[in-house]
Amino acid sequence: MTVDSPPTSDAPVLDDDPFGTEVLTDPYDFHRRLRDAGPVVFLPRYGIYAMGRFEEVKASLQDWETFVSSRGAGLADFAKEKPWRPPSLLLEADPPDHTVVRTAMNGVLSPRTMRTLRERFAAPAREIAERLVEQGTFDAVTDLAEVYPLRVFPDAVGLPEEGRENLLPYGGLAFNAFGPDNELRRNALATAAPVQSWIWEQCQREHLAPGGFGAQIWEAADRGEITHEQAPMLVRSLLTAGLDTTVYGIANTVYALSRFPDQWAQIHAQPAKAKFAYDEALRWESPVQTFFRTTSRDVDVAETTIPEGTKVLLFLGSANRDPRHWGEDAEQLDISRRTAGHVAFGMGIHQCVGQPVARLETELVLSALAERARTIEPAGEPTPKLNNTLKGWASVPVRVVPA
Ligand code: QZP
Repeated sequence: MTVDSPPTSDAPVLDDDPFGTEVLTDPYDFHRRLRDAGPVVFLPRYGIYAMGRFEEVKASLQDWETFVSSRGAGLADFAKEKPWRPPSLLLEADPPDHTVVRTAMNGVLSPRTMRTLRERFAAPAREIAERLVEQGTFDAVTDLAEVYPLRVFPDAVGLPEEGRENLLPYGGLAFNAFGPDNELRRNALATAAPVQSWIWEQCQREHLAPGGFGAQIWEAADRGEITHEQAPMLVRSLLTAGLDTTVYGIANTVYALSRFPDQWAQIHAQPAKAKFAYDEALRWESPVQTFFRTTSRDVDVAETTIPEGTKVLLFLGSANRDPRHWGEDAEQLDISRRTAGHVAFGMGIHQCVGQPVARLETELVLSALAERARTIEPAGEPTPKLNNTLKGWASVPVRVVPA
């Protein structure tokens, strides 16, 4: 069907700022209003469209030809503004360019690689869990979620010891940079230069230990799968997307389970259920709440024509709680739920390539904790951590009772 573009005001309009303190702290009321307003909503504050329902979010993620990534996965349109750093070859690219580098990355982060890492990742998980359960009261963010990934991931990449304190700040910076020019983004960029130059330096071959993900990316270049110019950029992708995401994922999972004691009881009884708990927790409180696509043509979505060259904000965290898809109990954490199809890792050709690493880490650390702790409960108020993209906590005090 071909129709004239209706004026943008024909789409439902919401005046909220999805990157304001209120929504970033507690997005769920806004998500409800966004979904109820319609399948596509106009946000005049930024002149963008937004989708919060599962069906349209999923369909847009799958339609990479219409909802392109090469103009940026943040608010900035790379066709009109200079990106804050050279665009990612993976995230901020479309086929056919994307396909080549993605195929090489799939090879590096393969299930086979994960099997070789399992034992190396398991020992620190057990160690940390044992110590924390002995301790009784701990912070699920600063004592666990920020500790475990930093113990295993930088070694798996093959990074030198020195300067690792730059990793979390760089992730925080990159995820804030997807947002609008607000205080979070400006503050992050103001102190970025030394962190950025350290990161770029570590992407060079001479800094990456043999056998690690980094060295394997360079070997893919030696084999001609990618060019030697592309290799450091793909290492940069690992360093951008590989750490904060898992920190938030682990913290949000423990946070979720500490609020649903009957669900913890299930993984304590059967620690092998930790992997189901992870998917359900990612659905319930998605670390990556939003990102953008840009329309490559005028496109009709449920009665609304979105013009070519428009930024579209996809609410993964909202799609993952949409009662139209998940049912009326969408806001309950239920680890026996069929979570397949949640969009916390995205969907389609860009779906998280590091997913096997994230799953390995979380499964190991959560099952180690679940074995040793009979119960887990809040031990104080959690403190939100605000970020333009990531939903999570600066602190989540919990108390555990040993098995
Ligand atoms: C960030 C990169 C949720 C995504 C936006 C996470 C992400 C993925 C890739 C990169 C950065 O390639 O730099």
